[in-house]
Amino acid sequence: MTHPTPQTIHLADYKPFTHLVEKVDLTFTLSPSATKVKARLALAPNPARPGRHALRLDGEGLRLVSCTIDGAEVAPKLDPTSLTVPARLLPKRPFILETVVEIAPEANTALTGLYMSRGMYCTQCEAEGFRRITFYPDRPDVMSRFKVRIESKLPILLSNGNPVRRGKASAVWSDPWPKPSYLFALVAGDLVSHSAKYTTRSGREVVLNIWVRRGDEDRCAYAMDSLIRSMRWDEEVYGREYDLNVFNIVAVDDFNMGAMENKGLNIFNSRYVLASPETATDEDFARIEAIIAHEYFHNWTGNRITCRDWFQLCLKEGLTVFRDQQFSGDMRSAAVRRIEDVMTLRARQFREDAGPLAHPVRPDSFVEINNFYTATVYEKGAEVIGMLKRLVGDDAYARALDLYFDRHDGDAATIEDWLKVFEDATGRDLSQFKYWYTEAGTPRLNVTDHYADGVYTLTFEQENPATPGQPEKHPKVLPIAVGLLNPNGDEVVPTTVLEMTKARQSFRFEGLAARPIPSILRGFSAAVVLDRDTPPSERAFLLAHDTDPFNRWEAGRALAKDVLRRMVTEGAEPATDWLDALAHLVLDETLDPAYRALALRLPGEDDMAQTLHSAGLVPDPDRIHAARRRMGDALAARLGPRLPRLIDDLADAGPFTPDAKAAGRRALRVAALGLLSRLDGGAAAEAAYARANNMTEEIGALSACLDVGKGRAQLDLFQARWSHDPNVMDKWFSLQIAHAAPAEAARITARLTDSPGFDWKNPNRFRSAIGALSANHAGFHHLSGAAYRLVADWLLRLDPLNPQTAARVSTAFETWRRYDPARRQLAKAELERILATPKLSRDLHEMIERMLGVAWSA
Ligand code: B3K
Ligand code: ZN
Repeated sequence: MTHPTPQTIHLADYKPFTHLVEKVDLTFTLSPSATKVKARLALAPNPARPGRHALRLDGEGLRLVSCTIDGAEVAPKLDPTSLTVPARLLPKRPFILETVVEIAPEANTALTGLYMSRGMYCTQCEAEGFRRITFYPDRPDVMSRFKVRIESKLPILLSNGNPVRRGKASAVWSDPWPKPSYLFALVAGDLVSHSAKYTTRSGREVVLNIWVRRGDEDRCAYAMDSLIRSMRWDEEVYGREYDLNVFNIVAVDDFNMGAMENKGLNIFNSRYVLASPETATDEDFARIEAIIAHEYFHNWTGNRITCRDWFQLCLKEGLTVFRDQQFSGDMRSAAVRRIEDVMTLRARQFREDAGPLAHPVRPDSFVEINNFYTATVYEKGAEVIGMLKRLVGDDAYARALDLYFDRHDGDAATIEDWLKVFEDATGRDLSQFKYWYTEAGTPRLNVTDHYADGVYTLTFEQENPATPGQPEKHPKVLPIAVGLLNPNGDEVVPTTVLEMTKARQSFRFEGLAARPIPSILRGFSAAVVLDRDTPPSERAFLLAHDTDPFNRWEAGRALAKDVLRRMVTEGAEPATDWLDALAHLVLDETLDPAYRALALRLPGEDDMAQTLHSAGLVPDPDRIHAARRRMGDALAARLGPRLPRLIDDLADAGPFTPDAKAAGRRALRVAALGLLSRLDGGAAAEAAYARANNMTEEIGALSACLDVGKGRAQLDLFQARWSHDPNVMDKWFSLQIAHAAPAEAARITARLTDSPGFDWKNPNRFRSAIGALSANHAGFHHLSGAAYRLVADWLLRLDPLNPQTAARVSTAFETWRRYDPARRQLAKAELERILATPKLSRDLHEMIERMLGVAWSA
């Protein structure tokens, strides 16, 4: 696990593998402490690598039992990460290499490779976990057909592809589709299924199974419904059908991330499968729908067309996120989804892009690839595709995608291949657009305007800030969607996409009778930070009149940020015009409740810290926290007498349904309850908690209580009711920490992480406490340094067992340079303490070095 001299891998060094793997036969004899893996690889020299080459296979933590070539024993060279057979021992023609290795799944705490979770065997191979199962060229461009035999007495034995044979204590699976090793999966356990049937557009009958532990089968209906809707949607919108006779999903409690798209056998963190109204919030339902869709959509964008190398990760991830966002937009309100996606992008990706971990959507070097499953690769990767679609138009996008599937089905492709299909389908030159993939950093777009004699001119200037290792940048191609309104609120120029390609560029609109009010960057048409000195009156006008729902929300958001900023920096009072405008919108019954609930969400504290920092100010977390609370209090006071009625009117009329409409009403209701509790000391929230009959209201009411220093009794009730359910108890942990006062957050976290229920080896539970503490902005950055220390202690404790999760959670520290010298010093000392610890994993080591700004000797 530890790597004293980590190697930097460079995109420029790519070479095809020396051999082709024509067929793979695997036999697993499962045992917790000594699983035997027999691998029979049909190999042939790769014509793309002429000459004679040794055969070097990846392998980590494997005990080699035997190795033969065409049946004859050979003695390969072994080191901690590979097995090499020298060229002189290899036939010049196709040959069979057979290895037998032994591994211990029960001792695998890293949750990559083959491991055990509560008595069940499961695998996680992306990115480089297959090498912990057997010796293999563990890289995505080596694709092969896999046949798998599993020997075990456990009742359910699953692998990729179609089932071939089931014996008394064995099962055989065969996957007809060539795939890279990262898509391999195996599951064995005492599981039960929630099943359904699906007929594809061309008439293929598919059995759908969601496999869970006994007792959980009544919580799979929503995931199954989401899967069926995803399958239909991909046929209708992208013309893509499923291609096996069976599609299996397995829910597992110990999992490093959300889910994994293994061919025909998706493995999910149980938290993104299991849902009932009593246990899952509306947000959980929405996330389950999105992740089920995401993993399913990978079957084409990721599996049928995979990545040539891990630098191309965004090829599958950016595109698949883009597709799942489109799907969610079609299933729910497209405007609400877009606003939520942009909020996530800003909170996670803009933050990453502005700090020491900034990297291009397609990085050109890495030490540990698992550290690059980032918001930049995923969320910015999706935005780049959205920009491309906006530039070429919907029809050309559809043509380009058809060409992509036709041309590259079965390939391990690159970003160059992806852009080439757009060039070929549209005749455009995308060489400048490509900088979106190769250069890091969020462009800043400055706008000025001018009106004279019926001509309105918008002048844009883009600035592309330096990021680590990339001091100089090129201007980006920006699709800027603009609409113009006249002073009555009528749209005089409907949405038009301006294509900006230069550092500075002007666009003219003629024949306008009066100076228009511009609505710029509609639908958030480009992933930039918009800088425009906009008078509050103009923002209020757009908040009331913009016909673009995203920009209408954005106007309110910008107003709120201006107000909060003045409260923080000047000690100002919350502006009454903002309060009036927001109150008006929130009480407007002609608007979608989900949209009104979004408008009520105040700007986040981390977001405000980032905004102040990029304006050259030093953010003070305590002041931001206090100002934001005052902002909420003022809003509560402004809406005061209207709140109880709003809450009553929004009560569920009939039985619970998880659809977007009902969820939107609950979201607004819960937001209103949060405000009301600031006026009545939590009385209404306590009553609402007692009455709540679904998890959304339960959590909403409990949060409202905690925010005003109440809720102790409710926390105890919650714990008594849900102690048997780990996914629900994760909420209990994170809620207390998320709502803790800044000076209390570290102490409360320490108490909870010391309690017997804190199963810290489980990634969900670890994140529910340590992740929640780092997300409590004022608590994490408290001047005592207690939270920095606690998080660092926990990272050091987790790292030897599970480097991937430790490295992921360490991004809590990525913003440390924003703050005052005292906080910077405290955070830096913790990062240096971590770095000085012997035997750090390659994962955590790379992250800490990058955050400290120490470069690897590349
Ligand atoms: N492809 C996986 C992520 C694998 C992460 C490996 N550290 C899930 C997804 O993006 O769909
Ligand atoms: Zn994905």
